[in-house]
Amino acid sequence: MDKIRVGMVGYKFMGKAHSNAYRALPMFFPDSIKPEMKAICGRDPEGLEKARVQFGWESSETDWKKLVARDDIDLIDINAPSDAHKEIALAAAAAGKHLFCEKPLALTLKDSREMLEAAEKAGVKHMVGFNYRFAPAVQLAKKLVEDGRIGKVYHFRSVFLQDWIIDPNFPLVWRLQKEIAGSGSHGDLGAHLIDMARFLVGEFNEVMGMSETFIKERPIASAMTGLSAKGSADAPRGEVTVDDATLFMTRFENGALGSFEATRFAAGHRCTNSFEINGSKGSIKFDFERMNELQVYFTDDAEDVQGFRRVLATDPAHAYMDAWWPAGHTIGYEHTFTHEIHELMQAFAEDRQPVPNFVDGVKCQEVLEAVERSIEERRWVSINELA
Ligand code: SOE
Repeated sequence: MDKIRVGMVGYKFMGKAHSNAYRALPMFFPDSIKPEMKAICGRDPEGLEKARVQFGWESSETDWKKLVARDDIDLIDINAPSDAHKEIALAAAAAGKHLFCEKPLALTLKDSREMLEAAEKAGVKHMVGFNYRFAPAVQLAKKLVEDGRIGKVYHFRSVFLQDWIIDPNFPLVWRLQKEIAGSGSHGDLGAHLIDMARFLVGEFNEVMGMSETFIKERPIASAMTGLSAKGSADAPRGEVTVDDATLFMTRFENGALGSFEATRFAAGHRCTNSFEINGSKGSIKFDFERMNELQVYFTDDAEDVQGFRRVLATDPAHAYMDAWWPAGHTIGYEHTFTHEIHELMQAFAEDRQPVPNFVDGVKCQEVLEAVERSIEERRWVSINELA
């Protein structure tokens, strides 16, 4: 197998990120299976055609059902708003297509389980888009934890802070509507933190959370508007049905303690996706806004040089970096997607499931839902309760 023919649903923010990754992969990873950009799909013909030409897709479809039915497509990439994920994934799996779906996998745990079941029944490959795992500095953090360099993990402390809806006149975009997005900061940002924690520390045992919707009504907007939408103070208002901020604590199965804060109300923070891990032999700190760096501290450093050191994760010794530029030449957000697609193509080459896949999507959804139950019932919720 030397190529995978891709059909992609969605052409906005994630559509652009995925398209860029499909294009970059053969240039920087020439030994990888080549994703062929067969068809892009969206509802608005004009916007779609513009994206098709700009992103470099061969053809387009305005109906995803037609896309899924095409016999010149092997993989369906779903980056439409979250409420569309399940229906498209089930139809695509039934048509024998492999699946790549953005996070959060579905609106509910039940839906995500159905998606996993459908993919398994169809015997297709399935991947979920937790792209931050693929930053080389995060891969280094994983290696340090796995190699025991920071010893037994005691703490995982994480925040995902943004501020794009802090203006009360920012419109009611789809990400602020429960029936389309599933949840607010929790599913959009908290999902990344949960995945990162599972990747680096392990499975969750129990959770306890709190959340708030600070601005309860906003100017009504077109459902498709994105992060840079503009609202007007005199437009009619509609109800915000998701959380603006969600915080929770966890106890991991291995005994470590975790804290999580996802908010779109942290003024000055555009995309602070950050974590710290403290172990018996050291600590690790990462902040996506400085994504090429990992701060590490080892207790066995000589006494006179103890302290956090900054490792620039851009050497050939770091995951994926030998494919890019000479040591020290940094990379960015878009590269996380290229690495993600690389993993997906490797899974085809090695005939295995890619990681993270729908199992990880479901596990993340379990935690999201356990936190929601905890908030509703004002108590600790064990992940087992959702089994
Ligand atoms: C918007 O909050 C957003 O683009 C998320 O949807 C992404 O998943 C995250 O990576 C960055 O912020």
